[in-house]
Amino acid sequence: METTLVILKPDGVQRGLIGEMISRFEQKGLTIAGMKMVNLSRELAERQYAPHKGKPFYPGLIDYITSGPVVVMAVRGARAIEITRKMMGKTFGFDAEPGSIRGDFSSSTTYNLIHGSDSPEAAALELALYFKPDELLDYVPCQYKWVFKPGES
Ligand code: 3AN
Repeated sequence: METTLVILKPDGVQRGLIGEMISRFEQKGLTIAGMKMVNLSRELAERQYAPHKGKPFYPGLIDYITSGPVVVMAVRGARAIEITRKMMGKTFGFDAEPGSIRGDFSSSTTYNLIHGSDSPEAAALELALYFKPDELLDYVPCQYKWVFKPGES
């Protein structure tokens, strides 16, 4: 079982896509283990995107992610990191596959709607930026046993 950090970025919130994005994770059978709506401080945004510091797009990325409210979610399930990354689609909306979140709703290089941790190490670091341990809720939705065969998860 994995838990990953997902951020619904300011463009997703402003465009009224919060429900759509949450629905996709629910319909896929993943569990929302924690969720909150926040304005990211520049300091927190810089910690989130520390691996990209120094890249040409970094200042614009910090401006974008701090430009309005975001929804941060802890998404849980077997292979949650891999599944979430596939559901997001490729980084740039114009390049993302139809059927993915970015492929269906973004056409931009910058406004790409969603972030998801790309490794177990990144997920652990990023979850700790937004959630205290007791804010990640340990429950098993009743549908779960029909989403994963016992032993798969
Ligand atoms: P992903 O979010 O698909 O994992 P990363 O980790 O390569 O993509 O990049 C992190 C974020 O930085 C992306 N979500 C995107 O918003 C931004 N980004 C990456 N490359 C560029 C670029 N060339 N121009 C503008 N923004 C970029």
